[in-house]
Amino acid sequence: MLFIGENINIMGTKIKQAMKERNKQPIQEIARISRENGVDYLDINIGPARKDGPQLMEWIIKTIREVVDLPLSLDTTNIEAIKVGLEMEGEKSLINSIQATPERMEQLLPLVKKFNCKCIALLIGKEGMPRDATERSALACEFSIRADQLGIPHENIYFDPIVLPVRYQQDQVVAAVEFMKMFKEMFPDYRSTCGLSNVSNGVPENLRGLVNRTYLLMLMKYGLDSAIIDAFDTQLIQMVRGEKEEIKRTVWQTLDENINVQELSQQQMDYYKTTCVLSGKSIYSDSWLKL
Ligand code: THG
Repeated sequence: MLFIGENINIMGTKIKQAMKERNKQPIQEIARISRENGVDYLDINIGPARKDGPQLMEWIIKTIREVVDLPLSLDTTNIEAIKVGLEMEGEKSLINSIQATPERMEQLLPLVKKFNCKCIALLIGKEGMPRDATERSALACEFSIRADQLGIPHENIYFDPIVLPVRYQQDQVVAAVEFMKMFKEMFPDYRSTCGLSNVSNGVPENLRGLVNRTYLLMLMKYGLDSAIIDAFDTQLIQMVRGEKEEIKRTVWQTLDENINVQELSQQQMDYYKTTCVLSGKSIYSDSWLKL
């Protein structure tokens, strides 16, 4: 499992401020901690960056390169900013992301070819969000056909089924899992990833980690290759790297409907209930653990 740390992100107030003032320290600190905690890539999310995208991208990459040598995931819709990142970082970069619309594919896939880098294919089409797993598959087909025409190696493409918040769109959370179940068979030599923390947006703060970890274990059962994660969630990283095998077993057995709840510890019970919510067997409510 390849981890992409999400924490250098313009949505966080401290980081937004640091980007605006060109203050290196908070960004370098996050970069260092993310590496220590074991992520493989750093996601550099500068948002749409309409005004000064290229300058901001150049400054952030230089800032990070003073302290850390992890490869970077260039997370912006500003194509000029992406180009700056590609010129500086070359083939080790990951473009995050390319929407499956004709316009975005036309603009960005040639760059993937030219720089021989990786990219995330975001399964949003010209009609907007896919409604279910089938629409996700159709978009993935369109994307792969276009990428094949340019001769882009399959293993350089990470499909992102789009993870939405369980609190507001529980059926979409189920649909992303349904897509993952089909994915390995339909697209065997391509890769997959997702923005994991989206799933717990709006969930009570103290339960976000539990929701994120449960959802990751569920998607892993169906072959998820990588995830954009909170690099400060060391429990999550350790769990995937082989600790707490009994939790993974609980989640997977729940999905297989082959579980004996009488034998579960309190912690396993929490993961069991959360798996039921994230797989659509129970309806979400903020107090799902108490039911
Ligand atoms: N797919 C792809 N790229 C993505 C996403 C995706 N990039 C952005 C996002 N989604 C993934 N990154 C984040 C980063 C932060 C949070 C969620 C997803 C988050 N942050 C906390 C919050 O908003 O409450 C804390 C913010 C802070 O203060 O630092 O939830 O889906 N390809």
